[in-house]
Amino acid sequence: AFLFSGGVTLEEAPVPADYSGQAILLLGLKEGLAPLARVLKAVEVGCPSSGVLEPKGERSFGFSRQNLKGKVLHLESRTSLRRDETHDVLLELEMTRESLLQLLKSIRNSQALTRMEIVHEEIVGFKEPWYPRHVSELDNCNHILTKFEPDLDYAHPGFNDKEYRRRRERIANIAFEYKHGEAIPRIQYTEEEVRTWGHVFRQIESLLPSHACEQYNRVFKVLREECGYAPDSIPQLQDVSGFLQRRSGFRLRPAAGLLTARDFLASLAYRVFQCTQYVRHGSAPDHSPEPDCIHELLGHVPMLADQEFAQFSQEIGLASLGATDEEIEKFATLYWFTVEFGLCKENGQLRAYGAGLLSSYGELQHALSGRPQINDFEPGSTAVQEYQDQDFQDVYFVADTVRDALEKFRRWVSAGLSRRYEIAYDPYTSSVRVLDSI
Ligand code: NLE
Ligand code: FE
Repeated sequence: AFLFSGGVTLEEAPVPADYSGQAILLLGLKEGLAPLARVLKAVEVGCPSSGVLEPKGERSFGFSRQNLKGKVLHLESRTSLRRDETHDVLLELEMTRESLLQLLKSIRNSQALTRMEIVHEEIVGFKEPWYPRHVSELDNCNHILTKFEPDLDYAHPGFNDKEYRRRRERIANIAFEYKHGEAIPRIQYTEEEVRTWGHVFRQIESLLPSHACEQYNRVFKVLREECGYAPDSIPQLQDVSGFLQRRSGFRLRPAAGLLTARDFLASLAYRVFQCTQYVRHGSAPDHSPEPDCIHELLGHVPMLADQEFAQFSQEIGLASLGATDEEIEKFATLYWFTVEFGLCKENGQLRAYGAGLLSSYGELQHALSGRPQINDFEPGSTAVQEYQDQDFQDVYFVADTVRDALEKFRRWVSAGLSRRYEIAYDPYTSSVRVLDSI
């Protein structure tokens, strides 16, 4: 990283000869975030999974997914206090000197900026990561990833659908305004949304006896009988949250979209599941790369009602509190291949317990078709398996049972966590206590 402290005008911001490959830029934008997104795209800078935008700010930010000439390590924005600017942006980049020069030039030429500062790493230095100590502090854990946004992602099926984008925006705002303890506002779903839900519901239901694990099937029946699960209406998160709380102590809170792994995992520590409330675009019902309420309701909810699965989910969350970025990445990968795409065995046959499978008619069949590679679940190797989140997975991991996954996870965590203290969850107060190691 390199230093140029103090405000510089756009023309003068230099890149020193001994540039180390990483830079932190502080930018003042005058027309929202979109022009910066366009510049990053034009210079072929990828933003894999760490772009973070402040929830109250403008969220429309898109990136090319391929990580071509560099990548955004971190991105944060907030509303600017200066009259001539809309946003302050902190951008942490990893790229060659040459690409950085090209990027700076494009930023200058875009005229979307009023000022640019380049800061030294130490100014934004590493502190022990903050994490919530009480369930109400999850109100601070709503950082959205800049991914799959219908506003700027050309490949999103809702990109050309203005009405859909407006709908998404309105529903997202419910989540941004939500505070712990409030009832989750009810949504009056449109006929088209209910049609999409009904389509997925019927398809998935037809596969359940042969594809879903026993715990899922057991709860699904109860949801149908007691919680309004039916093809002709979308269950409300508030009602489902009440159901879950009675079954396993899990509760739901609305989320505006894909959250950062750190925030998402932290909520699991408190048996809180962050749920999107919008419905996928009606043109692509059988597989959606992004979560939507169909995925939450059909994929996640039945499993979260299971005691053992709830315990497993919570323990991933507890392990993530205060973890380093590298550890968070591993926990997120582990979560991906278990909670989202996990398989287990029943009477010698493969069954799905992962939510990403149980909400996708296309992928549920694919996973058990015998075509993809199936590996044994071992936390050490599973946590470092590479994956993409655009399309069906090429590889899945199979655990003997959920119980077995939990036990293996426990052993792996207690052997390898860098955290120097224990964290204990107190269910009476919904808070965590830090137990100093001796
Ligand atoms: N692919 C899933 C679905 O279509 O419901 C969503 C996965 C979200 C991680
Ligand atoms: Fe999910």
